Amino acid sequence: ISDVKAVTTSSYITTPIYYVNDKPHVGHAYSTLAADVLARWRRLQGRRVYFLTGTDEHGQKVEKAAQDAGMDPQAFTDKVSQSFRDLTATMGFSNDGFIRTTEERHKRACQALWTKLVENDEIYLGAYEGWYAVRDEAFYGPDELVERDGVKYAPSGAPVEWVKEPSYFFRLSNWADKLLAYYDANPDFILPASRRNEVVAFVKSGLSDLSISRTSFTWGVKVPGDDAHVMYVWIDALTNYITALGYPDEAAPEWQLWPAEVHFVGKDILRFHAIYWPAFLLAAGLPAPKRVFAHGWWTNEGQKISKSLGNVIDPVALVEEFGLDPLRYFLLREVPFGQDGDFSRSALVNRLNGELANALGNLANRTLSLIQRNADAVLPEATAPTEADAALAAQVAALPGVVGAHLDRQEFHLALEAIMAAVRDANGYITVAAPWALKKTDPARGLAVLRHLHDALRVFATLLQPFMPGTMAKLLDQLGLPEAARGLDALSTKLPGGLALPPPEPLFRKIEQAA
Ligand code: MET
Repeated sequence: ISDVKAVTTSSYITTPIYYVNDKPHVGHAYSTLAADVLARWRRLQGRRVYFLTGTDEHGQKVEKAAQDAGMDPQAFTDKVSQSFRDLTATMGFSNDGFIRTTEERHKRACQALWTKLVENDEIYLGAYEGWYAVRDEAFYGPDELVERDGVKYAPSGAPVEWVKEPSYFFRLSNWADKLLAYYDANPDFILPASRRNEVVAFVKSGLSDLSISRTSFTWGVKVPGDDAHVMYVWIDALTNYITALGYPDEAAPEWQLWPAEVHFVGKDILRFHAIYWPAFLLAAGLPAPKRVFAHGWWTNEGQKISKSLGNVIDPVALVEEFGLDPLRYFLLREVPFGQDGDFSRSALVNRLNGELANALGNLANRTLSLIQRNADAVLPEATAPTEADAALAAQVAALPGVVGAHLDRQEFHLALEAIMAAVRDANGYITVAAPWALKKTDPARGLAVLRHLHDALRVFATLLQPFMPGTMAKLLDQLGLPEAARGLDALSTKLPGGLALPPPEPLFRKIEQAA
């Protein structure tokens, strides 16, 4: 426990801002969940945290979705953006801010950044001629495309169209060497490492200047001094991360939180975050973020998820069926964070029944019921671990440090695995120590065993709070922990013996496994 100190630094943690062309699905919930868990962990460490999510509302893709819905783009984005706000409540997200790119403060920030880039001679007027995929809101070189039945597609499968129009350009070609130096100096800037290698290879192959304005539609932020142009939606979107901290007002109190600790992104938008974004920032004389973490995608029962297959996963329905905390647990437990994973009902039910209800739930219930029956419903006094208790005690004492090290690298699955390994060992300990049989034969030893189990449960519940906040609050209530003693640094203070404990209630509801 000694290696988890109260940390006084601050953390700025972000999710992508989501396009409002469609309602939220499990992929959105997954990105934001990861950010939420890290934000909650940092707060538990005592850090000052700002956790941001929001919606990306400009560009051709959103404009087209509004047209298809027969709505004015602002009314349309108001409506869809609200469904993303609602998701944060459904999923129990603890975001400190929610940003929309149609807000005035954001337009101001975009124009300020643009003006700075112009001042620094990083922008020039030219003409773009090339391929564009509206679905990806991305430009592609001819060598990146594949052709099927005479139609050209981006590597993502999005159809491309030929665009020819006047455009402002950002001098991205000047930044390849400086980006490579930044990656070199910050080896964990892009995680996981496999993704980093892809980005490095791409940058090494040479960067061309980037078209950053459009003239063929108007749903965007106007380019300062040239009303015929709106900004390319990605320079607009990326700027959200600094808008929310008050940019361009560098005296704003939130500005101190820049640079971000982590931008969580899906692997499909890594290029924008790991290449364009640091280049824009460095070109404007601002620090680049400390990390971009690219996570993978879910399949549904082994199948690629797509609207046309009709197998899009609705997080609201999952929360209703399985409960919020089991879902949150499953999403981060099942798949190594950074890799693709399969969403399967039976896997979720197995995790819920096996690890949550059986392993953790029963351990808590057995221990706390025995305290009610055999210890007069009060917490037994702490005693020094005997040889029989030493292994579990040492493992539990090391756990906060182990979990913290994993979360520093966004290894959510490894953090959970470490906690669950200790839960399994605590179950082995209770079986061997058999405190239920000790009341008659050795009552003092019986109480000591229950106290060791209580100490272990307290650590498990404290560490699991970011993953399952509601259920762990209940467990901590049952363990008699006052609100003020639920942070990481409180773990070094022992609870006094004699504390009255309430009778336990089940934490998890098992689900019938479909045949
Ligand atoms: N709107 C983009 C998406 O949903 C993310 C933008 S993050 C600055 O893919």
